[in-house]
Amino acid sequence: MRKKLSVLLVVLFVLLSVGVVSAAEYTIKVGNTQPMGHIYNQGLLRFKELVEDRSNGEIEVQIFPSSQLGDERDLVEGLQLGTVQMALSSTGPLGGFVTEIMVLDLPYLFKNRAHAYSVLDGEIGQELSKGFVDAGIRNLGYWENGWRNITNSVRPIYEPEDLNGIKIRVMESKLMLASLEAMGASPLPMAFSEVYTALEQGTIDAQENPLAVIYSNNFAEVQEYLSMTQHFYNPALLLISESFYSSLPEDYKEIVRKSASEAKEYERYLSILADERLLGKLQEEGMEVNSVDKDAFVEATKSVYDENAKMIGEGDKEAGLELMNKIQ
Ligand code: EAX
Repeated sequence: MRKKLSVLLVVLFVLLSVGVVSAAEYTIKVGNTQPMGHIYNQGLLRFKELVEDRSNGEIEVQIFPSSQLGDERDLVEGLQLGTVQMALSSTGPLGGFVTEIMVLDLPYLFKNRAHAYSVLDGEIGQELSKGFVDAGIRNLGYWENGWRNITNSVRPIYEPEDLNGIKIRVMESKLMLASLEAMGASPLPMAFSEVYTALEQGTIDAQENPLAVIYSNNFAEVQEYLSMTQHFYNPALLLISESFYSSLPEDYKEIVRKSASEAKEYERYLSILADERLLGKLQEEGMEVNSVDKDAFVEATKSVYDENAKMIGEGDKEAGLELMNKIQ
């Protein structure tokens, strides 16, 4: 009898230590598409630390990087089904769930980071977040993916004309697709986990992403030119499944919200650092970096605003235009 008991205890100990069963009362699986070294996961590690500390281990946070739980669209569907508790996703695929959020995918929408933060952390950001609850999701805050720049393996891009004939992967966002089309490129929507291979095999010539993504996914191995278009400021939303969130007691909800907000500040700081430090690193890795004629890109993509106002206003073009104006 004693022997059986000790065997059971050993088995339980092993299961606990490999995380098959958890001592915690609540387990949060949080997924994203980026590798562990990327700013998303550095920010999520801070979130994990804060939540586990403040809940005395009663809430456990498990981080799943590199699309291990699926790409962003799969993750958001997982939140709705309740199979995934949290996800960090850029706005790209979110317009498929909440139409209005697509307004954040407009090219050259924000003047600078301070402008973006004041809109996202203010009234407009809150209004946009409300739309998610009906979709079974809650937005815990706007983290940062960053300013997106074009890389390709054909030629340096100085002005929109240089994009003619270039096959570029875009996120699954109607507005992003329309924007790259307006620039003169041939855009192709694709999930993130397929991008490296598609570049390597030459199915596509180009992709666009912030420096932190380009660097931590080793895109310099398969891309020669980096052109600093900064055409989208791309926020990332820290999302939680609404059914999971509402199952938490009030004090745990508060811990999750507060920790998310503090980790956001840290992640944004890491994103600023990344932009400062990674350009040189990417050059060291052999990328040829160039600046672009930004005015020409702004001009080329102006039509995207008017053409998509009706969609963003959910059938009401004036409402769509008003929202765009308010942000700008
Ligand atoms: O949210 O798919 C992308 O290009 C994104 O930048 C990435 O998934 C980060």
